[in-house]
Parts: sequence; C-alpha cells; structure tokens
Amino acid sequence: MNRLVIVSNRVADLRATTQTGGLAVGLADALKERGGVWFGWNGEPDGVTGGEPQVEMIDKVKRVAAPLSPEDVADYYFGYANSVLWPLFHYRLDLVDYRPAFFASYSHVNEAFARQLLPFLEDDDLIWVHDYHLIPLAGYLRKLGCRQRIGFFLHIPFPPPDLLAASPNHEELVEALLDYDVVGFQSHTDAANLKLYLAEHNPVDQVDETRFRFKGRTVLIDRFPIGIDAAGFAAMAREADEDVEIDLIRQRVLGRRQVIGVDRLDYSKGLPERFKAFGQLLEQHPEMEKAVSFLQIAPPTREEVDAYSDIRTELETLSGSINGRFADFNWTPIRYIHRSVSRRKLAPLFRGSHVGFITPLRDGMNLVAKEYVAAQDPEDPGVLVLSKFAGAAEEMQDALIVNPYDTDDMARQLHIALTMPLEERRRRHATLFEHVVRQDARAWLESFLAALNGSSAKPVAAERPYRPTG
Ligand code: ADQ
Repeated sequence: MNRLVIVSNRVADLRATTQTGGLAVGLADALKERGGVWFGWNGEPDGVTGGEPQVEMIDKVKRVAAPLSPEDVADYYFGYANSVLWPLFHYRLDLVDYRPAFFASYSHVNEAFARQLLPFLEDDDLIWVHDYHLIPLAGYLRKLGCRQRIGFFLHIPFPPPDLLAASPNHEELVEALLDYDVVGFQSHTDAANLKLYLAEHNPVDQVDETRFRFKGRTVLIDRFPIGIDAAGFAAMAREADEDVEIDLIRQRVLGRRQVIGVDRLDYSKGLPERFKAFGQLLEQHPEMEKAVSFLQIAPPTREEVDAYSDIRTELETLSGSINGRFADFNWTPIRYIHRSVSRRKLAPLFRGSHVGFITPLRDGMNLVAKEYVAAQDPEDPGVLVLSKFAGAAEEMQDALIVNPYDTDDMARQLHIALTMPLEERRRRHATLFEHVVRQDARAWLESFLAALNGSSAKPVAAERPYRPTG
C-alpha cells in the first residue's frame, strides 16, 4: 500500500479522537493505517513563511507544521483564501474583496509550502491536497521535479464559468487545477462547472466524461461526495449527558417540538433567511406558538473579515425582533447560541430535535445534514429540511428540499415537517439513513484514493503548448 501525504491549510491534531472530531479523524485514521505525512500551517499568526517546520512523529505518521508570517496570514489566509476565493466560490461576487497583494501572497505561500514539503516525499507516495487555500500547490511541486501522483479535493462549491471569469486570476487558478492527476468535487454541479469552463476557455482535449488531456498529462475530474462516520455519530447520539437530557425532558414534559440549525456563523449558511422563515411560521400558524422553538447554534468564525461581523449583527437584530414579538415569560421562540458546542452534545441534541433546518444559500456538501439523519431514532425520526443549494441535496432527495431564498416556501415546508405523520417520517428517514451509511467517510476516502492510485502521473502524449484565451 502506498504511503499517503495529506496537505491541508491547517495541519490536523493527529491525537484527536472520534469524539472530538469529524473529517480530520477519518483522514488521520487512513494515514495511521498507511503511514505517511500530514503537512500544513501550524495555525499561529506570528512565524516566518518558509521557516523551519515543526516535525512530530505520531505512530507511523509525520506531522509537519509550517509557520507563516503575520503578513501572509493576513494576505494569503484572510485575504485571498477567505476574502476572494470563499465568496467567489460561494457565488457571492458582491463580497469579493480583491487586492493584488492577496494573490501575490497566495502564490508565495503555496510555493514555500511546496519547497518545505519536498524533503518529506518518497517516490511512491500518493499526495492528497485539500481545499481552496492550496490550489497552486501541485504546480509548484511539479516545477521542483515532483513526479508523484497528486490529487486535489475541493470541499466548497465550484462556481459557473461566468462567475469564475470575473476573478482576475481565473486562468491561473484553472491551469493550476490541471496540474493535478485527480480533481475531486462534492457534487455533479461543481464538476460540471469546471468542465463547462474548460469547454469555453481552455484548449484541453476531452478523452471521456471524466478525463481530460492537458500539457501531455491526463487529469481526472469527478465528483466524490464526502460523508461522515455515520455509525460513530449514531452511537454518540444515543448517549445524552445530563445537561442535554434535562433539556430534552423539559421539552417532552411541555409537549414542545424543537427545530435545530447548526452552522459556523457564515454568510453562505443562509441564517437571516432561516430566522425570517421561522418568524413567518409563527405568524402564519398561531397554533405553533409555545408548541415549537428553534435552537440555532452558530459560533463566530473569521471575525477578521468584515463580512463576518456584519452577519453577526444582522442575526442578533433579527432574533431579538422575532423573540420580542412572540416570546412569553415561559417560552423563547429562537434560542441563538454563539458558542461552539461539542460533538458529544450536538449528536443527542440532533436526536431530540423534530426538524433539522439546514438551509445554506450555497454549500459544498454540508455534513450537518448527514449528521442530523445519522443521529435520529429510526422508530421515531425527525425530518430534514434541506436547501437545494447544498451539495447534500443531490444525494438526499428524501429530505424536504427548499429554496433558501424563499422564506415563504421555507415556512411552508417547516410546517409540513412539524406535522408529518410518523409513517412518512420513517419512510423518508430510512432512505436517507441508508444513503448516509453507505456513502460514509470511509467510502469517500477509498473512492478518492482509488481514483488517485489508478491515474497516471506520467506523460501520455507529447506536450502541447498552452494557448491562453479569454
Ligand atoms: P463547513 O462549512 O465547516 O465545511 P459543514 O459541512 O456543515 O460545514 O460542517 C463541518 C463540521 O463542523 C460538521 O461535522 C459539523 O458538525 C461541525 N460544525 C458545524 N457547525 C458547528 C457548530 N456550530 N458547533 C459545533 N460543530 C459544528 C466545509 C464546507 C462544507 C463541507 C465540509 C466538508 O463548507 O460544504 O461539507 O467542508 O467537506
């Protein structure tokens, strides 16, 4: 079995357990099995870019943590990655804050990472690069003579060609993607968007539905929908601690139903629209007053970026006005929690909630949707209300699928969810659960690695000159 090299913006904590954490744990397990390296930024804002990385050996895995300078944290991480690529890839051109210094820093950091990673590589390694922070990494590795197979997985959406072309660096970004052997996306829509861009802008030869030939190499472009550790999450959901148990008992005694939303506080998650839809439900169905409450957990992230503090203020105003209008001394319609909640608490909270209300305006996948389904009691499951613009919607058609911009539609579907007969809830849940278990984190990992293993890094044809267009 080939060694695995994982590269992500931040290097993961390889000592984390299933209880603490999701995706990183799944990848770390695969690394521990095969042996290899996890390379990434150490997360500190005050180092020297290109400086000596910290290396730690954990079982058969080397954890390599590289430093970044304060300027690069500002321009590469908060700048190009999170003020340009994040909004652009989430179809929010209005929020893109483009500055030439950002792209220069993005290129500089990727080049420095490539140089620092090189001495840790062995000939037969499979290199798996994660997410939008590191698109140019393969190109820099190739320039340094790296012949290993390199795959890239994009965790967030990939925009349609017209939106992408609005970015000053779209040609460099797409060419950089073509330096990989495998480019993986969450959904058909994302993979189709890159293929459409190639058809319109780049002279690549299409070999078949997923394979393209560029500069003498074959690149596989496909969808690899990410999953969760469904069995582990379901087991955690059955073990409520005392705090959660008391809260759930209180709800049961009062005969109240709970709607739950869990997100990072991000403008892509559609939170204001979600709050408004819940307000409309109460307005249109007075019988729901005191019978239902909405628990939204959304701890702030990336507060250094302006767009994130705006959304925080907007949500506080909205929840305040809805609560001000409907609350009673013994009932708060919206409970909005800004703090992070551990997965151990989240899982039983999902299980005790009658509706999972997950309505991003745009999302690569959305793992919370899958976690909500995994956590349910199959005998008496809750209902998932899911945005049609989450990657998860492609696979989870038995959820109630909503348009997250249409608050009337969301209020209507919430009402349907809250009053759905047991038999229909069971039927929908059974199909969703079966899917979440089959397409779990392990299946995702294995299918990506199989594709990476099977593709060739060697030239398959004479190199053709690149002709830039548009
Ligand atoms: P995120 O935007 O972070 O991830 P999501 O997939 O919903 O979105 O969440 C990832 C994990 O974080 C989940 O395990 C979830 O439980 C946890 N999480 C989210 N909010 C939380 C909160 N308030 N408290 C505690 N835990 C919370 C990006 C992409 C997604 C894609 C993932 C994985 O934006 O579209 O699904 O990567 O590829």
